[in-house]
Amino acid sequence: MANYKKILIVGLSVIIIQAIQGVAQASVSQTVLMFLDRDKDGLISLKEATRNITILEAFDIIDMNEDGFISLQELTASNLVKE
Ligand SMILES: [Ca+2]
Ligand SMILES: [Ca+2]
Repeated sequence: MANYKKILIVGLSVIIIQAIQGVAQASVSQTVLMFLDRDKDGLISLKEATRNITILEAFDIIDMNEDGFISLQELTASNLVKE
């Protein structure tokens, strides 16, 4: 019974750490988006992306639905933004 509790606590710790890392990753993407999103529509247009060469060069790859804008979801999914 004691061992079972230990495993449960270790398992929970891993989940919490993963959750924190997930939030950190999302917030970095959010910061980049906020920095580049000049007209505050929540999306990075090609024009707005010209302020960041990394985003600009990978624009077509990041823009997965090819609507000409990068959303927070696309930015996070691209894994281009590192901590
Ligand atoms: Ca924008
Ligand atoms: Ca898009």
